[in-house]
Amino acid sequence: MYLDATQIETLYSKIQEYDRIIIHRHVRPDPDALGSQYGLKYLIEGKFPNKQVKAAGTVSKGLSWLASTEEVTEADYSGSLVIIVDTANSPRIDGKYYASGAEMIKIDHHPEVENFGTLEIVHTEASSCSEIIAEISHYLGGRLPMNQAAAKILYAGIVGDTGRFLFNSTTSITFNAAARLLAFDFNAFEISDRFQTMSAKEAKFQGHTMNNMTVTEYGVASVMITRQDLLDFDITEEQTNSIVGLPGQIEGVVTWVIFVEQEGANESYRCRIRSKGPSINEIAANHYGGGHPKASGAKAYSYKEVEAILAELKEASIAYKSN
Ligand SMILES: [Mn+2]
Repeated sequence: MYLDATQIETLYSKIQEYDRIIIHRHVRPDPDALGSQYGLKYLIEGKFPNKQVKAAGTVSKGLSWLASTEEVTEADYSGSLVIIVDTANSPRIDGKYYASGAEMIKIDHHPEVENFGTLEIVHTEASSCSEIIAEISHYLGGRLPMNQAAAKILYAGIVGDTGRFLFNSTTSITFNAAARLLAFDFNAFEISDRFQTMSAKEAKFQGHTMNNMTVTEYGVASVMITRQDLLDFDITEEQTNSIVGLPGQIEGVVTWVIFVEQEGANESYRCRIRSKGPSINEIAANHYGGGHPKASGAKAYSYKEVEAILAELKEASIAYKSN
């Protein structure tokens, strides 16, 4: 167990102390962000039915099978405990009033980028923030017992952040946590199946991505997705999620980046950077981004910057391959 008992006792006493708790997570939520956010909410609600527990931020349509957006007003924050999950830095927090609470706690598995909160429960060895929440419930036992609603969404979060238990971050702790969650009554197959099911247009878009990908001899793969591509394939930017892992399946590729041209501004690109070898989060940090050592996001504000990111990935890949 990576949890620090003293920290978890502090967390528990804070949960006990506050009548209203507002849980935040990062913008553009993924299943783990929602899993850890709503999982913690359902756990607290299960044990403390008289407390008001709210989930802040907007839930996108694509994830409406997991959760729906709740109304949280500025007034809710007065005298509230704010818990921020799965988010390393404050610009990435979804919901604007997160700083208006009485106290703030951070629970995360991303490498530390920014310190916030009087208590920071950060474990980078955890596969997912949902895994940490499941571990917290397991540690606290009857004081914050697992329940069906929490188990289902936490399981979805773990499945999401581990790529259905395939990623390197999957450990025996992950499987133990998942096994305990599976003891509850929900359809795990249905959750896993969602992560591999795609629409016919997404399948065609995957084909387009593979066709237009550049793979260098240094093991750097890249592809540029233009606004026109999104229009042609009738794909939302969020649906580009389904292609992010593709380059990593190609033999010899160690780092890769998907550039997604942004609407409006000239030469503005979202950069989704991944790696099977060297850490790439510092490269992302050089370009208005950050994240995990092997999965980060960044921005490029010119084509020159696109080329700079590719050059940095080339350097990292060469260094990695020569080791
Ligand atoms: Mn996560």
